Amino acid sequence: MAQAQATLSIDLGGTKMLAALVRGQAVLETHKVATPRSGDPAEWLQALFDAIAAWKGRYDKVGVAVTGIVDDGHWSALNRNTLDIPDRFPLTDTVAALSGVSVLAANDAQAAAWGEFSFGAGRREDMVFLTVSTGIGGGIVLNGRLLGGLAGHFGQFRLDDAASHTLEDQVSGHWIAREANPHQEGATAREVFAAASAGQDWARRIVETSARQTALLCRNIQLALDPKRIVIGGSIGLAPGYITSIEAALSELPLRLKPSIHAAELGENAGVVGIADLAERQQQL
Ligand code: BMX
Repeated sequence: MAQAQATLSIDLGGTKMLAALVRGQAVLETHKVATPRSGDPAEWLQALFDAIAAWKGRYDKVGVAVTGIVDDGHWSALNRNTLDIPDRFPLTDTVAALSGVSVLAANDAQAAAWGEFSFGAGRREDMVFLTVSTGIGGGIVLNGRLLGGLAGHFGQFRLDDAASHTLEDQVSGHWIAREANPHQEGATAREVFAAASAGQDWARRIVETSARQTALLCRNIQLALDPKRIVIGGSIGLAPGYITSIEAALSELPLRLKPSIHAAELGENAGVVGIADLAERQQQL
């Protein structure tokens, strides 16, 4: 008997684009490139499909998970610092034309939340997923249902300052790199974590400030939704010491108020696995 077709999954984030062939939770092939900083999504997607041309014929549907919001197949940024894309880019139509098969599109963190809920640290319990990376994304799964639309966009919470900054602009990878600049010019978030591990005080302070803010967010999420689990992912969220710092910041809380924090288990595949499963179920968000 011929093998079942796989799903082509594309996870297009602020930092990287990951394409994968996925069957169930198994990731059969991957292709990863840095997200371009120039051009537009039509060009990025064309280049990506050129690079994976050899996969043609092995998939019969596509799932696309993107940083930003997807409404009726149109993709827009909420925070252009995370990724600057034109308003209402026709994502579903563009990918359908490139692939020749049906397409389901959703937000990247919501897709990853579904992946972790179904196959990872969510254990199919009520959960909130938080990815701390270029921005802060989130997804909410309650009573077995993934909430779509704006739900979970915790990184977009506004702060009460003159510029009405977003929470993610004070916590995520961009912020960490910016804070590090006076201490180590041009340092990336990854280098800040390395400096913190090596005992540099300035770096430790930056990581702890970010983790404390994320801890406060988790605490507020617990009060809003009372999930069984909060699963933390993303390159910052999973960097050495970050979850430990979140837990330290929550340690004094009374038990009933304390979130149950877990590291994401699917790593960078959470989005591609999640969107493949959603595409399989034809689950419109
Ligand atoms: C931002 C927002 C979210 C996204 C999150 C994480 C944009 C372009 N993105 O909050 O939709 O889920 O960043 O994105 O407005 P990542 O690229 O850091 O994974």
